[in-house]
Amino acid sequence: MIPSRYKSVLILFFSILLSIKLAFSQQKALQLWYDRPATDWMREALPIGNGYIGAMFFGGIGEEQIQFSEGSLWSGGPGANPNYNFGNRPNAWKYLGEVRALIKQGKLKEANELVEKQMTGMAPVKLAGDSTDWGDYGAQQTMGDLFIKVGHGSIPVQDYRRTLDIQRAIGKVSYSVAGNKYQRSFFGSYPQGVMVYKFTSDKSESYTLHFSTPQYKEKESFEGLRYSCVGYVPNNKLAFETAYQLVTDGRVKYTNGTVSVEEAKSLLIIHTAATAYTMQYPHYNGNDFRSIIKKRLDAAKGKSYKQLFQIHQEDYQPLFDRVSFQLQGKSADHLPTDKRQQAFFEGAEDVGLEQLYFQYGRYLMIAASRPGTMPMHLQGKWNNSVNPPWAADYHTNINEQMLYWPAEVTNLSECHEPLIDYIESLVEPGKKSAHDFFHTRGWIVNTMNNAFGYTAVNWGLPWGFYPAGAAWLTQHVWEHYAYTQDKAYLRNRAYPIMKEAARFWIDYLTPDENGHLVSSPSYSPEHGGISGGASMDHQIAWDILNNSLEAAIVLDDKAFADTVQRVRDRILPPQIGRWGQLQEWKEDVDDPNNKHRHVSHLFALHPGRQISPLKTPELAEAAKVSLEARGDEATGWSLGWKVNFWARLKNGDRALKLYKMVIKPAGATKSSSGAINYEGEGSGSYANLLDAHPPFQLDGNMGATAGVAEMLLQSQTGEIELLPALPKNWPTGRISGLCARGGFTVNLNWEAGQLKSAEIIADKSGQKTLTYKGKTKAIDFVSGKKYQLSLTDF
Ligand code: FUC
Repeated sequence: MIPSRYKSVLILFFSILLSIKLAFSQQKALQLWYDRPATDWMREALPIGNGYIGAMFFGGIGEEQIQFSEGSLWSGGPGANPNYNFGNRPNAWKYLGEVRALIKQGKLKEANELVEKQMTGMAPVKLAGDSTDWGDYGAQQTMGDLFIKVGHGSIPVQDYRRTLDIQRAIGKVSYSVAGNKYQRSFFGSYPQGVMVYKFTSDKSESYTLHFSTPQYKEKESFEGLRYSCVGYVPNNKLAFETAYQLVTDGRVKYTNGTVSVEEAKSLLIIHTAATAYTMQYPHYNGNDFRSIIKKRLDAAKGKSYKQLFQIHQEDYQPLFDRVSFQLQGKSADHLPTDKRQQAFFEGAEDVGLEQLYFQYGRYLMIAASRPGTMPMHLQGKWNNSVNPPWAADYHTNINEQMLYWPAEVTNLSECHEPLIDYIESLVEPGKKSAHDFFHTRGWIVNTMNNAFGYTAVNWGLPWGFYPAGAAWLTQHVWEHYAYTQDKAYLRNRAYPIMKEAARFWIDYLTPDENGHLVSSPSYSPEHGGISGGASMDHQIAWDILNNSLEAAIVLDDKAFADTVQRVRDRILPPQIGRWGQLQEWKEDVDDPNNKHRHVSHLFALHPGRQISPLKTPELAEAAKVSLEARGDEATGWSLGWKVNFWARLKNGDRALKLYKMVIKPAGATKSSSGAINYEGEGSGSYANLLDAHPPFQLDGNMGATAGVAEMLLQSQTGEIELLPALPKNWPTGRISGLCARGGFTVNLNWEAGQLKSAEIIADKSGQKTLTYKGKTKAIDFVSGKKYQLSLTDF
């Protein structure tokens, strides 16, 4: 019999043991790992970043390759063409009246031809000698690769392991040769603006470092163990510098761009890069990148690896640790991640992988989007090409928005700022485009956007005509307020952007034969012809006017509130069509066999809030009919969007099914007989868990992460809905730190499919209604106080 005095000591001992075990299993659970080097950049290399720079390391035995890109390195723009005109066509608006008349007469073909001829933007101009595909429109650019040859060369090794720990945002490679251990670590530190790579070995080793780039190298130098390369992008002469500082116990020599290190047991490389780009219309140049580089490396130079890592942890962990997610069930983190992914596709239960993929989205956002950096582009901050797919630009008819869906709800509000900065920078060029193409007030952007204010209608139809991009982007400006409740931000930054975005629609919408306001001409993204009213335009116009109304009320701007309300309420509402579908166009022409990846007419369901099962059940039902008809299979981002759609339709099982389709090995198929093929090209995720459109496109990762949050917590209807779409296959679990609009942080615990407890902290006092399985509870919150609820409260 254990004497009682020892009992409490034993309990304390075991609980410490348990929490260490839990922390270890959590840490182990939040790792990607592989038992061999990467050979394929897109499918296998592992991403690290410090917000400014996105790098991929390969873990090659004989030679390490670190490919990197700095977000502001772009070809194109004013530097690529002295007549660069932001794509604008000054007198395009003169044809608007005629186009509208043709549409009213049902002459859609003629109307479309006239738009194509007179109302699309200037195609990219390529000057002589320009080897890029995108001319003066430009493309985000790779900066190059740092190659680090290891003296032992490509030899057989033992215990090879390549890992990416997203809990601590550090990559590692380790192996041994005849009992001698070799280790490498890689991380990006935002506060210091540097990337840090460390190589250690039990016995002395030699290394050869070389920087290679497709850009123009103007000058390479090496002084005080600091390498520097100053160069420029050939197509627009955009200048940049990349430099690294060495700290080593070895002997160092430099010849012609190549650094060799002899007899070293430790080699620390502190790396950085910057460009002359500034996000300022109309020149976008003039950044003093050389002094930035010097300041960063001077500051880092005196610090030990441990200190550099400590600063990184003190920056990264408080952000990442805001949200933890645990599901009860099996986890296969004993398997290399690529094997694990296959086992998961073949039916193995692995809730650990489902947790990991959710948190991976948050890791990638912290690595790619921090205050003061460029926003994430189609590939976040990771790009190894001078001609990346779709220019690795900022597409605004789904992609750029999806990239930022997790920012607020998964408690990374700061990571939203680069997008808001970018949106703010588009207002001025966007006003010019609104004037030139439509003779309206306000500002527009269309589908494709570069780093140089290309806000014009793009140069091809139907994909290029999409002025709604501006108002949809502006939803993010509003959401940042809706979650943070930062009134100063609303007054000084958000509201001015919102008012201008709303003004475009107040001027552009015209009455149809029934007096409803419609968007004519308009195109539903990327399929179907010209229309007298694409539903997505109406839903986005409704959204920006509705958000502007709420903002005007908060800021007591009565006059503008009246205007936007009046216009909002005259917009043609969502229509239910002949087969019960939600109409994609004013005309009831939806084809039930259409499987197109864009499901634009469901914007009002997600990320909009005009349609919800709670408030508009018929429309929600029609949205379901449309979604069923569209089917599940689709491109990476479209799968990500569908996770969110089914979550908003409160169907957790279907949302989980789509989530699993995002995680599956890219292109893998299972025949009806159960035969599995891993050779195909298709959506899903690559072995490094980056999303496949295909090719690699980061939006799918973010859409999926946001989708998981949407399954567990929703707040778009004004109420806080707890576990609105909990899948049966997640019977027991917990998530903490999710955010709800209105300034709430929510921790949830559930068991056997039922809510067990909910903890809610309010940033602001006031009443709010909570909903669980249709039952509601209103609470008068006092800011800062923690509220505990359980099933019995509903
Ligand atoms: C839109 C989508 C494509 C692709 C591209 C980057 O054009 O329709 O599927 O994602 O963006």
